[in-house]
Amino acid sequence: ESLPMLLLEANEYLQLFCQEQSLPESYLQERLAEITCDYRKSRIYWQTEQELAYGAKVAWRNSTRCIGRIFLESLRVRDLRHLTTAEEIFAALVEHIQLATNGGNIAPTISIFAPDLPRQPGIRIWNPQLIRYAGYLQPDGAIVGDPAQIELTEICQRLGWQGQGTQFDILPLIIQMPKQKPQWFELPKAVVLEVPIVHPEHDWFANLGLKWHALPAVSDWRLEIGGISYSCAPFSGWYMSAEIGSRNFGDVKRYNLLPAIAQRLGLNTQSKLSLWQDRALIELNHAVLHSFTICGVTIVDHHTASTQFMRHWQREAEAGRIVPADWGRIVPPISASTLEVFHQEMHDVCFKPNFFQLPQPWT
Ligand code: NRG
Repeated sequence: ESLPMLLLEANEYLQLFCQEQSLPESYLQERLAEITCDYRKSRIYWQTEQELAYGAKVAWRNSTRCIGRIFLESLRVRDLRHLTTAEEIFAALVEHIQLATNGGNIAPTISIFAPDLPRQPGIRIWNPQLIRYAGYLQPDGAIVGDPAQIELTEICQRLGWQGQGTQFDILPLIIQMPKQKPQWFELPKAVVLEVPIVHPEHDWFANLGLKWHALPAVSDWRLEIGGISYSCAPFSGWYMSAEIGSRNFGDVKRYNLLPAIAQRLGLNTQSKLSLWQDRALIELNHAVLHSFTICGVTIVDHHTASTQFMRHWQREAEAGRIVPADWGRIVPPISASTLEVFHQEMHDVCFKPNFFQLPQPWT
């Protein structure tokens, strides 16, 4: 007789959990009996705090895009499954930002809210990250702020939010409880640590008026452990400099700052042969690393991140595991061939527990 999918997934995870945590066979059998019983009554089961916390770490271990996985033992798991209202969840998210930011000494953290019930949508945070800058498309076609957030910004405005209209307005959080309307909440300014971007040699850099937030906190991925889905399980670590310096500031479809910087560096932007884009990128990345460091905010450069990833690869091999990895996402977007990860062949396979991308909640 074939087992329902959820019980198959539960079995598989419980086996991994018991094996890796050196729990006795009797524990496994007891839990499987309990889970089967719960399943018969409610088509779902409730995980223990240990199963949840370990599952979150293994989901990180299996995250094929993440170069920082060597730190997974340090993950702080917040079990917030008991919270039932958008207001309570908002308060817990504010606390997540504070605890994870930790005054600049960033602590990898995940907050896990109530699991999705069978045949029901789960709790959703509409923002892709807890901290994001608004993007405004102006009537003349010009864009102020982060072009990647134009659509979400318009949604916030339709819900009644009004931004200041600067390049760096922090978006409110939109939280949607199952089968309810989304609600928006303004983040208290004081909890969002930001770093003004300056350059160690070029004084004019500060005049660009750039800054970025200290905490990358991804809030639009679903955590799946043992067949249970957590649609609301935002997680945060620290930035690798190229995420900000290369992508957020450098991408043509983001802040698109390379022309302005190249010009101030006195480079010939008319000729591709001057490598003005490459040279501007390097100075921008240098500025990001310098600025975070002088502000005492944790950040990692791509060289160190690559070395750490290869050490993790080694350790996993010693434990008899492969490191599932998406080469195109692991290899940083600058100076790739100087990094060991560039020369490493990788296998992009999906193990569970894991994080899975969720569909846009408003479409
Ligand atoms: N590139 C995005 C952030 C993605 C996640 N990055 C992390 N995650 N470092 C950006 O905002 O630039 N993390 O959990 O530390």
